[in-house]
Amino acid sequence: MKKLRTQVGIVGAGPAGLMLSHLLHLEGIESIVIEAQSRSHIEGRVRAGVLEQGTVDLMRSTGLGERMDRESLRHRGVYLSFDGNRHHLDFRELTGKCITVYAQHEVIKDLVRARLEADGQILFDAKHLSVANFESAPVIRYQQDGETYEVACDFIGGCDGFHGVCRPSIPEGVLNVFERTYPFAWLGILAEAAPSSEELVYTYTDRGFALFSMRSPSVTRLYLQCSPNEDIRNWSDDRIWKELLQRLTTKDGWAPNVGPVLQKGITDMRSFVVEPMQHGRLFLAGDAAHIVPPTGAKGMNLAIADVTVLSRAISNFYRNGSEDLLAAYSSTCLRRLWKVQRFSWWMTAMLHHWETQNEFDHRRQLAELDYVTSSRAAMTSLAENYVGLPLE
Ligand code: RFL
Ligand code: PHB
Repeated sequence: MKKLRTQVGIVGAGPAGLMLSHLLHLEGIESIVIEAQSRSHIEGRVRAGVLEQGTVDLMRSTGLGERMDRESLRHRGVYLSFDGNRHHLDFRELTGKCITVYAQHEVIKDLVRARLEADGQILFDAKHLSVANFESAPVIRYQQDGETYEVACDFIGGCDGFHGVCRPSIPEGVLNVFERTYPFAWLGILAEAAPSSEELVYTYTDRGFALFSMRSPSVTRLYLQCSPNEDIRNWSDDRIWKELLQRLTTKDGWAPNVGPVLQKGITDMRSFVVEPMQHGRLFLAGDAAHIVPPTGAKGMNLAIADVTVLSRAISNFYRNGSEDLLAAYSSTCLRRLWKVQRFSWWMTAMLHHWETQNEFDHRRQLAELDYVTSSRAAMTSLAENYVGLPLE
């Protein structure tokens, strides 16, 4: 077995793991990131697209802003659409902050490049990974090219997503799980079509939710609510476009531009939290610790928020020998996280068609949408959550 040593061993090269490694490097702390997939796989994985102002500010202040500033789309708000009418919420005017559309895999590319240019270590294609001894002297073991490796470290960053191995390695009885699943999923497509709206459109209809988003001046991203056990093979491109046009077209004739479908897939919706987010010297961050339904566009931003808190705590440990911030890591993250969970659940509940709903629920949802697009107080509440709550 080959032995390696680092200060912080990080499992997973998603936004959480890579940003943690980047932030630690800026504090002079060494880390190794160990990833199951290849570099091309993680750099091509289509996922999130909306960055909160705080995520954008962090990218800029840590030297990752250049390409983002050149290629991203700045949005001052979003539209909520119901009863065939679009209503604009101007986040800039309501909160002074904006959101930025920049694909998650572009953030990943920027982070991978920054780490490799600084001689950071990202080990790709690592198989059969396990973590151990995190109550005393943590180690990460994995195999690469038929060879077994063991990385000894002071701390483990469990950044391996919802299906990773870090969370399940924590002994039974330590974690409390809070969970809710939803009786619907999202069918998402990327289409080669110029976005026909300059900002996102969240749409409630009695046929179900639909979302108009984008990736670039020539690529549109669209989602429609479907059943959770839907088989993507039953959805031809024609059927998808027909359903999207039916849900998204407004009375004034606005509709998405139609174009070739570049990619399609179905995503489950869930809310999930474990408490605490740490055990011994293993710290969970991002999707490894929590999942939000995508309706609030929060998943990647939460991952970045967690590792901002974690990197400060680890850096405080090495600088001052203090474990105070490490001990507070979980409670610091969870306080903000639960508010983000609430917001994501609320947006989801307000905008989706529930199987069990009756005419009362339909009218109540319309009233809520009417309220949220006409009361300045309600709009401001949505806006301040959407652009991102402050980090403590
Ligand atoms: P990730 O990105 O899942 O990264 C985890 C990494 O760990 C690796 N891994 C392992 N490596 C080694 N050994 C093992 N045993 C391993 N097991 C797993 C994986 O290969 C992977 O590289 O987690 P992270 O870093 O916590 O980041 C979370 C975000 O990716 C996620 O929350 C967002 O994508 C969620 N999300 C959105 N978030 C937003 O902030 N804004 C959005 O607009 C938004 N839209 C979305 C979304 C997620 C979606 N899907 C597909 C789930 C839209 C969709 C459709
Ligand atoms: C996306 O562009 O992929 C996107 C935007 C907003 C969401 C979810 C996904 O709420």
